[in-house]
Amino acid sequence: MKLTTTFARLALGSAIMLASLGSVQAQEDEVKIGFIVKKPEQAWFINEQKAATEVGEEFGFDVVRLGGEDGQEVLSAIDNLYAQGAQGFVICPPDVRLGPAIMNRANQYGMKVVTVDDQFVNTSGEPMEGVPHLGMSGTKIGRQVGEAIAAEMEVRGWNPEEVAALRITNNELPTAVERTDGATEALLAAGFPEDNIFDAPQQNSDTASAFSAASPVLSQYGDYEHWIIYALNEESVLGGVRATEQYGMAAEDVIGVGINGSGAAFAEFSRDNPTGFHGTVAVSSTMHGRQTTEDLYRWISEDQEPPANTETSGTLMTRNNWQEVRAALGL
Ligand code: FCA
Repeated sequence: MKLTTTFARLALGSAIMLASLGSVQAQEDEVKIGFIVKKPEQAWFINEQKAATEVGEEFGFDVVRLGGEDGQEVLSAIDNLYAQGAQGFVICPPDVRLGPAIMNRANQYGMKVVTVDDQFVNTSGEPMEGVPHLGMSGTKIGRQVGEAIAAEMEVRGWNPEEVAALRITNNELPTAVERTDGATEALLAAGFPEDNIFDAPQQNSDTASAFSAASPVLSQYGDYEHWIIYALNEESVLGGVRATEQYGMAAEDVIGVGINGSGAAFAEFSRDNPTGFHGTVAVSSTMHGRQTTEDLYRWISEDQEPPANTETSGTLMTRNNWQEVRAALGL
C-alpha cells in the first residue's frame, strides 16, 4: 500500500514536471510585452494603451497595460512583467531622468525597451539615443500652436500690444520645452511682443497643476483684457482656460490652443457654447500606441531593431473640424 502510494506520488510528480516543462516551452514561443504609461487616467494614454492591445490581438501576442506614476511604480511594473514572462516593454516614463535606472533593470532581465512620447535622458541630461524612441516633433508642433494662435488673434482683430500670453511651462520635460519654445518662436515671428509673455511653471502635465500655476499669473497681470494660452498639452491649456473662467474672463477674450487631440479636447468641443479653448494640434495617439507596440514585437520576434527616433506630426483641430480630424487620425 505504502509502495503504491509512493509510486503514485512519483508518477504524479513527473506528470506535473512534464506539464510545467510544456508551459515553459509555450512561454518561450509566446510573446508578451508591457505598455507602461505615466498617467494611465489621461485620455491620450488610455487611447495609446488601447491601440497597443489591439495590435496584440491582431498579431496574436499579449499586451499588459500598466501605470507607472513614479520611479518606484515603474520598477515594480518591470519586476511584475518579468515575473509574467514578458520579453520587453514600451514606456512613457513619469520622469525622463529615470532612463538609466529603468534601462539597468530591463538589462538585468534581458528585456527590450522602446520609449514613447517622453524620451529618456542620461545623467548629463542628453537624450538616451540607444533606446528606440517614437514621439511628436515638439518644435514643429509647438510652432503650429503659435501660428494657430496668431491667426485667431487676427480673426478677432486683437492688437498684440494689448494681449498677454500665459505660457504654462514644464522645464523638467524636454519635449515640453520644445513645444512651448516652438509656440513662442512662431508668436514672436508673427509680431507678438516678448514682454507680454508670462510664465506659469507647472509641477506636472495635467489640468490641476496647470490651473494652480495659471491662477497667480492671471491675478498678477489682471489689467490685460485679452489672453492667449499655450502649454505642452491640451490638458494643461484647459487648466489655464478654467483659471481664466474662474477669474471672470469671457470666452471671446481668451484663445487657448493645446496639443494632443484626445478625449479632453473632444469633451470641450462638444459643449453647447464655445469656451476659451480655441483648438488643439492633434497627433494620433492611436498611431503612437500601434507603431511602438508593433516595433517592439518585431524586435522580439524577428530581431528587427526599431528605428532610433521617429518624429510624428500634427493637424490643427478646432470646434469646426474636430470630428473630421478625429476620424482622419483614427482616434
Ligand atoms: C507628453 C504629454 C502628454 C502627451 C505626450 C505625447 O507625455 O505629457 O500629454 O502630449 O507627451
